[in-house]
Amino acid sequence: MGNDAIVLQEIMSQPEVWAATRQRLVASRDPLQELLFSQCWDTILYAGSGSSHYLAVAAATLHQQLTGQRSRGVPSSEVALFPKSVYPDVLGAQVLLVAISRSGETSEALWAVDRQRRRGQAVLALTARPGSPLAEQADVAIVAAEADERGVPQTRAFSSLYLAAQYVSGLVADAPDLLDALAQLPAAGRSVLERHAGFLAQIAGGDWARVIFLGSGPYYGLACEGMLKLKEMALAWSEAYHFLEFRHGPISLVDERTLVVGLLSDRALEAERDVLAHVRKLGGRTLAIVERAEAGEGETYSISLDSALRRALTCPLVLLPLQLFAYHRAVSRGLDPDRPRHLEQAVVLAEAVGGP
Ligand code: F1P
Repeated sequence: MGNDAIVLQEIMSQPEVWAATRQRLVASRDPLQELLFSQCWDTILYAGSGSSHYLAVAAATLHQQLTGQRSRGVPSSEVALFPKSVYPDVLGAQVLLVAISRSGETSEALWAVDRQRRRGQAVLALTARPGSPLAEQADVAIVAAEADERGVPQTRAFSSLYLAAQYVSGLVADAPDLLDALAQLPAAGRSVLERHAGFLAQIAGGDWARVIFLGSGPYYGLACEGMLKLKEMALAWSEAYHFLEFRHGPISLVDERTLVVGLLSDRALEAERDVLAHVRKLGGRTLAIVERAEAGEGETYSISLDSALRRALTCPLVLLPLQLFAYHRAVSRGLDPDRPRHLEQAVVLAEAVGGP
């Protein structure tokens, strides 16, 4: 445990791993581009399970935002078991499945690929594991091998596969400036880790009864991932909502032992800050993740990214404080974040359980 925890090492290694992942993406540019422009896609369907599901949600939102192309992020199990609720009911609709799985062996991910194959349509895999079934079965696989993990909770695999999704969206959007700017993420990540790791350890040790994560646009999927990290590592009850949804019921939960973590956007900054002000007025505490320190003034706590990158690029940076918070929360509760209860690295089910 402590400084030797595998998950902490993996969290701290992210800047270097992002640099290596970016090199791999640049090297895969031609086959990727060929697949992405091989059809006039009706829908880009991002799918995964657990962390990879939340990554799919964030990536699909970013994809649609950057490209205008219809995109959805869904659990792999829904693709496999409820295809009618996922695929468009339009004759000849071309759907590209972007199947995401760190291990590349999660049952539902492979079931989703199987479902897609039965439609005779293409699969792009985002995985961290070379030689995995998912990598082998896809038409094109981005294998971020340096991002693979020994830890059970996903940290650097999530952020690195998100970087891969950013690259995919940047290619479709034909945005060379965005693709080039991905090279700045490692330095920006190092700066976030150096400046905020100690402070996050302090906040995470607070007397919190509940921690709630709020985010909109691509930050919603990240808010969900912050919630999942806290459950897995710290066995702590947590929730996630789209920012303004919080007023519509969940606000009843707020008391002085409630911490609301707000992933603030630029686009809706004032509306989102207003939600956090409401929380403080009711006696709750707020932790704002902001680009510039000024945007966090008035919050109980704030963490600034200071990346000077456009918002579409900052998602991997936003994950860093969420992961560190969960890690330190686990340590402060005397738990071993490397051994989440009841959880393995991948969920591999017997075929009889319900595959398509
Ligand atoms: C998906 C996943 C992880 C979770 C746990 C079980 O894995 O749900 O998100 O932390 O390890 O598996 P994968 O499909 O991305 O390998």
